[in-house]
Amino acid sequence: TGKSSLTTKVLVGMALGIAVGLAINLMGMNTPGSFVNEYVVGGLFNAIGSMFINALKMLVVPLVIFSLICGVCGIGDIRALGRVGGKSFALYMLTTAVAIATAIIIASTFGIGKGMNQASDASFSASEAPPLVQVLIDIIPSNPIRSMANGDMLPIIFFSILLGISMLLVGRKAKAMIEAAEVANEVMMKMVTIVMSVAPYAVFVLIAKAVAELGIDLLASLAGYVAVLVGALLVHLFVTLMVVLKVFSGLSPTMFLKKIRNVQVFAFSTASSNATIPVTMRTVTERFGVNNSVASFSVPFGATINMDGTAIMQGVATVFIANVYGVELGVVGYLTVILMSVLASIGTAGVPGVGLIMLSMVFAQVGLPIEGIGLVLGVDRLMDMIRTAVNVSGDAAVSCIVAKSEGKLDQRVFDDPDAGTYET
Ligand code: DAS
Repeated sequence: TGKSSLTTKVLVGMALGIAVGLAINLMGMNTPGSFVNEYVVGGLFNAIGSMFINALKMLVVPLVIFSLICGVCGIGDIRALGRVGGKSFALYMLTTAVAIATAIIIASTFGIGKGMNQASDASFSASEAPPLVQVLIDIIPSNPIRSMANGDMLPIIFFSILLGISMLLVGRKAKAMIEAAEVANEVMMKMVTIVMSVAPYAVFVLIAKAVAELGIDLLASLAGYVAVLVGALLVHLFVTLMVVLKVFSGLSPTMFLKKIRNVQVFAFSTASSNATIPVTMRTVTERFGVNNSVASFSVPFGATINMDGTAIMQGVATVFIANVYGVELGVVGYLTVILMSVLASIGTAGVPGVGLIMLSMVFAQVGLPIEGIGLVLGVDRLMDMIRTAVNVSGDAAVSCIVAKSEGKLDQRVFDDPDAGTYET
């Protein structure tokens, strides 16, 4: 097998998934109660896809804990740790704010939703997102085991960093524990490799299922919203993020885009930044040459607080719904939307569909009708897949920038198109 064969196979899996899904969809075979619906899409595809997502999620918590402990012990200096944290946070917030501003500008320019009929039988009931103070309080886990059991990233990150720092401070006596963490980290990486070996098949079923279930007629009726949203996402990915990468780090955007594809496909198939953490982490360290001392922190942190794609959805959806309902938001309204989206992204995890919860927070704040969200609900799964791919690209780009600025990026690895593969 060739060097990048796994990536190629995953891409082939994706292409076949789209083709098979489309065929099922267009031939109308996925009707409720039909054989295909019961046993293929809802049966086989669903089972295999869910098993794979479970396997990825299974890796996330131990992987993050061990690699963070190693990361902290690897940096060895608490001030450097603070710098990595500060820079990552600032860049994550900056890119998210720029993302949503771009989205609002593009959506307003096209005036999407103007003159559209607001009559919709879809309904949407908002679920609560936690207030910011609670988010801050919850960063410190009262019970770290419970946080691990729930997969709550921020408290897990907090606990692991503190554990790593304590191990450093204890010094010589903790040597065995540090070494054990290093071995455990390597073992977890091997587990990632094993799980990844079935990735091409899993990606195939996940995508075939998503495409087979896609409401193509809905897509057509929301063409304006979808086109502007996808356009804004592409602008952010190919222009904004790449300019930020080039300006802040001098790294090659072409190389970045080429090697990030694998991560994007995973984010696209799972619609979850969190489930993609194992893939993002390995790509960032092994293919981009980011030292684990940076990546172990910036990747899980980004998966939780950095959601550029989601923010873009908020911006486009806000303009769209405001136009449909004929509400004038004005400059203050839009600035509120930007602020709310950025803050909301901190407190919400990177799991499927969380963007809609954030959207309801934003709408409540600026006084847009929450039930308006029902209008975009039908296409949200597909949009979720695309925006999650943008979210993880942002996580990886910021990780590279921070690593580069800290002298923790191996330029040779970054420049080598074949560096790092998932081959066992
Ligand atoms: N799917 C998300 C993510 O994991 C967030 C969202 O719903 O937009 O990044």
